[in-house]
Amino acid sequence: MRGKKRVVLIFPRMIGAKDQIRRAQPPLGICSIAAVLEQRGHEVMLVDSVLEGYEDLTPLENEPNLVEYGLSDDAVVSRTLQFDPDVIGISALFSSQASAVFSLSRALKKAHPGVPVVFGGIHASTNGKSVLSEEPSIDFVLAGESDHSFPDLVERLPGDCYGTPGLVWREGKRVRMNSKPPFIRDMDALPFPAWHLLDMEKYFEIGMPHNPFITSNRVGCIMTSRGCPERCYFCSSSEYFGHSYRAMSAGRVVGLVRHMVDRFGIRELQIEDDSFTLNATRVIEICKELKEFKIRITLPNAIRADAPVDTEKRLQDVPGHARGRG
Ligand code: B12
Ligand code: SF4
Repeated sequence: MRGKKRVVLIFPRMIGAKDQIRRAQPPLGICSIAAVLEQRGHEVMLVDSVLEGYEDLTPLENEPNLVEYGLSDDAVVSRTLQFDPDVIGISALFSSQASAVFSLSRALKKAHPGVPVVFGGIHASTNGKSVLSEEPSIDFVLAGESDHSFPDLVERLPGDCYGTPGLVWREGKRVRMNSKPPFIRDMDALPFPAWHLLDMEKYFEIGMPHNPFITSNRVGCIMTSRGCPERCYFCSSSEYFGHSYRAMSAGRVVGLVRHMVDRFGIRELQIEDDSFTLNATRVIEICKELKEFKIRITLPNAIRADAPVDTEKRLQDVPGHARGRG
């Protein structure tokens, strides 16, 4: 390693319907990467533009029913100038965030001309080559699960970083691309996401997590597994995280929830997995253990309609369990 680096990771503005719910919850992608960077001794700043500029609405040209919400590019730049980063990472969960990423990246490049700008997340991973052809202010795309590969890249920069798995870069007029890093198998070995780098109280004040039908604003959102063996034709998630299912042990999930209760005082848990109920034994174990916390649990996303019947029955035993759309 070439010494401690200063890294800023940014979740950009989102697009939402003008008069409908605008959601805001901690972006798990940058929180997960930040935790590994911190573990490896780097200094990290997280900027969730959606959280910090929640009331900052911009109408979209030719789209009267849509708004963009989140910090303006200038507001993000004034945050990054104070921090003076060695590397800038921008995340995008949704393809609809691409234009916000491009405009932010141009503003960041102008303010920090010598600092590498790296774009990651689902959209960048599936469109790496076109992103680099389209937007000159983005230096690199890093495709795939980047919990380890992004810290590797940070440690290699500004030197020879071209061996980094998942890297997409320009070489003259060509765009070159390494194969993605292997899927992370041992989910228990990942540190807890770095929620402490975000203003969690502000998320609670806004109170608009994934499932907005909440009984307490103090909601924690977690992902206890990655990957899904199914192949629903409309789903980009299983394409991205793969078809092999990788789950935290029940003990690790309970430890994660304990951490969220103790550190952030959460009263409700929302589980974001693609397929939380795939392993019924694990789910039952988790549910038994979670009873101790007396928190409400919702699954805004995490159950297939044909989840095992027994699992559904046991979930009903968890105090306050409620199921969102599956
Ligand atoms: C939580 C979630 C939401 C939340 C997001 C809030 C938030 N701030 O996080 C909310 C409720 C807002 C939401 C809404 C929607 N969602 Co959604 N959502 C998810 C879900 C279930 C989990 C995302 C997550 O936390 N993943 C866990 C983290 C760890 O993964 P990650 O972010 O990908 O990060 C990893 C890598 O991508 C990479 N990475 C990430 N960032 C960066 C940055 C850098 C610099 C680098 C190098 C790497 C990197 O490394 C990370 C660690 O491995 C995903 C499904 C999924 N499995 O991801 C769908 C998903 C993202 N949603 C999807 C969709 C379609 C929607 C909606 C359109 C649904 C709807 N019809 O309303 C809306 C759109 C909202 C909008 N206004 O634009 C699709 C996106 C498809 C696409 N390509 O655009 C997904 C993939 C689901 C699917 N089955 O296809 N969603
Ligand atoms: S079950 Fe859910 S995560 Fe799995 S392929 Fe179908 S939609 Fe995607």
